[in-house]
Formats: sequence, C-alpha cells, structure tokens
Amino acid sequence: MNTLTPALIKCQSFRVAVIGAGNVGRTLAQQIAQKDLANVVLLDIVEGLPQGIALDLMAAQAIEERNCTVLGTNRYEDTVGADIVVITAGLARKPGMSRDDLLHVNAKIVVEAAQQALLYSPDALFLVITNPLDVMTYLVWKATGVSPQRVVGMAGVLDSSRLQTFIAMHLGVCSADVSAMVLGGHGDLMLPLPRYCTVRGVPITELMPMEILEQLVERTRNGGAEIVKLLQTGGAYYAPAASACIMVESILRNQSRLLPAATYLKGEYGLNDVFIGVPCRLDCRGVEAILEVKLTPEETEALHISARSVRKNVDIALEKLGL
Ligand code: TXD
Repeated sequence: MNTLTPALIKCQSFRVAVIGAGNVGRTLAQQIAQKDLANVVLLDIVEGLPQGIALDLMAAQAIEERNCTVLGTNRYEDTVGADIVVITAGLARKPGMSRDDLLHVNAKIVVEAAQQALLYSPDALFLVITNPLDVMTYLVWKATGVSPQRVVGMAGVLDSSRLQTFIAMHLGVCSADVSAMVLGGHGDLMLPLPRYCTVRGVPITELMPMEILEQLVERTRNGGAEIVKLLQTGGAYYAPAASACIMVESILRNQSRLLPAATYLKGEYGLNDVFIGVPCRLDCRGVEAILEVKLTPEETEALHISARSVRKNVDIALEKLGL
C-alpha cells in the first residue's frame, strides 16, 4: 500500500542545507519544516547545537503531523545532495556595530562554508544571508565558481517587509495590503523607493504626506539597528528567516516570484560585476531574470553610491582572502 501523502512526497524530493544553526538558521529550519517544503540539514561548527535543535524540531513536526525531517550535524558530508545551500554562518551585529564591521571575520567563514558545501552538493543553488550581505554574496559566487544565476542574497525582501510594516502601522491597515520595494545594498545606503509603494494599488503618495513617508523610510534604513539596540544581544531573526523562506519556496516550487534580492549585475542599472539588491524573478534555476525598473537620476545615483560602497568592501575582502 502506498502511504505517502502529497506533502511527504513533496518534501522528500527536496533537501535544503542550512549552514549556521544560530537564530536565523534554526528559525529558517523551523519555517521550512513547518511548511513541509523540504528536508533540512542544519549544520553548525558548535558540537551538539544543531543536533539538539534538530531533535527539538523533529518533535515539533510530530506534534504538527508534518513529515519533513530535520537533521543536525557538524559534518559537511551530511549535507550531500542539497538543492539549496543557505548560508547564515558567521557573527551577528552587537549594538553600535555596522554590518560592515563584520566583514573580515565573516568573509572567511562564508567562503569556507560555501566551498565545503559545494563539494557535496555540486548542483545546489546558494542563498546567502550572512552580513555584510552583498559582499558575502559576491564572495560565495567567487569562491564556488558557479554561474551567478545560482547565487542570490537575501536582504531586499526583509527591508521591504520593514517598510511595509511601518506604513501599515501608520495607516492602521493590514500589512499584507501594502506593497513596497527596497533596492540597493543591505546597509545604511539601501534605497527604499516610495514611488513604487502602494496600498491595494493606491499609490502611497496619495495616502500620507511626504514628510511622514520620509520618516518611515528612515526608520526602515535603521530597522535592523533598532532591533539590535532593543535586544542588546544579537539581531532580528523572525523576519529574516521568513524572508529567506519565501525565497526558498519560490525556488523549490518554481513560483517565479518577483522579489528584491542581491543579484549579480552585468550592465543592468548601469552596474557591472557587483551583487546588489534589485527586483528579480526567482525560480528553480535561481535568478531567472532581472527587472529593470525606471529610476530617477537621483535614485540611480543613490544606487550607484550603494554599489560603490559594496564593491570597495568586495575588493578589500578579495585581497585579504587571496581570491
Ligand atoms: O537581511 C539579512 N541578510 C540579515 C543578515 C538579517 C539578519 C541576520 N543577518 C546576518 O546573518 C547576521 O548579521 C549574521 O551575520 C548572520 C547570522 O545571524 P544570526 O542572528 O543567526 O547569528 P547567530 O545567532 O550568532 O548565529 C550564527 C551561527 C552560530 O550558531 C555560530 O556557531 C555559527 O553561525 N557559525 C558557524 N557555523 C558553521 N561554520 C562556521 N565556520 C561557523 N562560524 C560560526
């Protein structure tokens, strides 16, 4: 008798390796499992940590009557055959730190993780989460040598969700009715685009004065730091994990969602040889297309300034790593 449920058949056919079992990694593992998207292998350098979290998540799966498995490990061999490798390993910010302050220590961790994971999953797509995000995404591409289509960084979905939330809170509407787009690097130079914000299709500029919108945009730029300051130890993880999870879902379920994400540019937006946040279509092949939205000269300049700052840190990291 065939007792496989459709959910079981689905999750058994996909495998996601999450490198780093800290706050973001473990929360993402939980969300992937709860959606029955894929079997998860959770890897960390700390012995016992991923194994303990995996056992806890497996018990939660039993309670929720879900079928995907979570395996905790310290060995890359166990990640074999992953369809997606998600990299969250590295240090998180402490209060007062910028994302760029993490550059040197995280560059080494991320490059090693990507190279190790590639050995066991040569066909995997790489989803990068570790900060400084745009730089780490470039390093993963460079260190693995895979096609740039197979490497993407998560930040734009998160930054956009923060702007959506602040707009929804201000207007007293459901955040699901707000649509927002934040481009550029994941840092102080990110580029929220109020012109492309709508509430159920109504342009945001018709719903609130420009001064208020500018305040919400500024709060979005500092959205991560606001949480770091409140928590005192570590940074945000629920929304980062949820953002990564919809990217994983779009890839595994071949949904072709249009999401802002750090993507390799080859002339788009007048930028070359840099990973930076722009709207792209994500499907089972990875970044299947890049959408070039019309920007004003000021917005283009802001995007270029953000890209130059990313590129500068990429060059510093490449030299230090000898890549
Ligand atoms: O929008 C975004 N892209 C981000 C990025 C949103 C939120 C968090 N962002 C960044 O993700 C954050 O600045 C960090 O650089 C990473 C991970 O954040 P998290 O909050 O999960 O950090 P933790 O809780 O400190 O977890 C990091 C884990 C921890 O368990 C370490 O033991 C592990 O990484 N680690 C390693 N695992 C495997 N291999 C190596 N070498 C390693 N080094 C540390």
